[in-house]
Parts: sequence; C-alpha cells; structure tokens
Amino acid sequence: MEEIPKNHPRYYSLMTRKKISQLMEEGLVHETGLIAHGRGEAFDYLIGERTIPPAEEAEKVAAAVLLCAKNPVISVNGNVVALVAKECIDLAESIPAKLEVNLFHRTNQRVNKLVNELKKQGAKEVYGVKADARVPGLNHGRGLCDKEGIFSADVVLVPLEDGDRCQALRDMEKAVIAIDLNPLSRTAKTANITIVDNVVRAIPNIIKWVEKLKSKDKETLRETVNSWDNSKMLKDVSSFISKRLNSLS
Ligand code: PTJ
Repeated sequence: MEEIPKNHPRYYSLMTRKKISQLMEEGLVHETGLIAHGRGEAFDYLIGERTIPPAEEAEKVAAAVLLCAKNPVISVNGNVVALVAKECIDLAESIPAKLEVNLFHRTNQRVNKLVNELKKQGAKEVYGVKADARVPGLNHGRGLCDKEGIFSADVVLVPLEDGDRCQALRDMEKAVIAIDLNPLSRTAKTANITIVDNVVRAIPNIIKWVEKLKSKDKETLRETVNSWDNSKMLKDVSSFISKRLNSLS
C-alpha cells in the first residue's frame, strides 16, 4: 500500500481508512464495515469532525450511567476493534465493565480473531465466544451473546450499532448507550443515551468523564442521569447541523 504524506490535509482521515482496510484484509473487519465507515465519515463531516456540545454532554451522562451500573458491558464489533481497541480496553478497566464481541456478520473465525486482537492489546477477559444466549427476537449473528455478558447486563454500550439490536436490548429492559454519527438512525432514536460523535473521539471522552465523575456519590450521578432528555439532544444535534450547513453555504 502506498505511503500517505504526513502533510496531506486529510492525513488522519486517510490513515484511518488505511487501518480499517488493512484489518479487513486480515479478516477482522467485515467488507461492509468499510461502507459503514464511509457513512460515518459523511456524518462526521457535517458536524465538523469534532465533538459538538450535545455529544460532550451525552458522553458525560454515559459515564455517569456506566458508573452507576451493576453489570455494564461494552459491545465491540470489527470496526470498533479496528478504530479504538485499546481505548475500549482502558474504558472497561476504568469503570470497570466487561468487553464482549458481538458481530452482525458472525463467524467463529472472526470472533476469535477479534478476541485475540483485544487480548494482544491488553484485555484480560473478553466475552462473546461462548455465545450461550440470544437476545430475544434477534435471529441474526448479533443476537448471539454470552449469558454472563450482554444477556445479564443492566447497561450496554453499543458503538456502531446496526439498528434492531438496540430496540431488542431495550425490550429486555437494559439501558442502552449508543455511539452513532447518524442522528437520524433507528439506533440513535431508540437508545437511552445517544452519542453523536466519532468513536475515535467518543471513547476517550467517556474515559475522561469516568475519571472526573468516579469520586462523586451515586445520588449525584443519578441526578445527572435522570435529567437527561435524549430526544431534545437529537433535536439540538439536527439544529446544529442545519445551522452549520446554512453558515457554510
Ligand atoms: O463487524 P460486524 O460484522 O458486526 O459488522 C459491523 C457493521 C459496521 C458492518 C454493521 O454494524 C453495520 O452494517 O452497521 P451500519 O448499519 O452501517 O451502521 C453503522 C452506523 O454507525 C451508521 O449509522 C454510521 O453512520 C455509524 N458510524 C460509522 N462509523 C462510525 C459511526 N459512528 C461513530 N463513529 C464511527 N467511526
């Protein structure tokens, strides 16, 4: 693969593409993961490729929810491992939370490759291999989960979700935190807390908030959580994007 010059104005974006396509060649990322990434890039462009204020607030509330949880689980797929494996491991350690691999395009080979990659980068335990349970009503690969992981979780963080699992997890009365650059997606509308930000910024920001909020008592954290209005935040994001587009055109 040819080198990308460091002074290229879109160096970071091109390097990210290179990384994700390399991991596709190695069989960790599914080929449609590249399409999902492209859609994400387009929405990221609309928000200015930075964390906008409603996302920062959602990241803070997400940290509070995770700190109040009894059995929080971070669900990861191919794209997430390609982009933020180390950051997810650090987040899981600081909460603490479990890490679980759940794949839409599930094969045992891909699950094992992703678990091995997470372990290589420092994860002590990764759920998702046993797949001894199923999210009710989800007949595709991402419905498979571990009894001790997602199945019994009270809070699930789902970066880069594919849509219907979010509703199914809510039907199981779990709290769902989604990271999705598309504020119009079904996932964005269904999650309890939607973070409209790129995972590469969102996960480090949640870590930052976990560290800041760790010392607070549960009562204070619950107040932060209870004051959250996800629909209002989604309206704020849409209004941010339309104002930005008007100012640019
Ligand atoms: O690894 P697998 O087999 O589980 O497959 C994973 C993919 C990504 C292929 C699967 O989950 C999928 O098809 O996802 P979708 O339905 O394309 O949804 C991906 C959503 O994530 C879209 O709304 C994108 O805008 C958003 N997205 C893409 N990249 C990012 C992102 N959101 C945040 N950060 C990103 N980097």
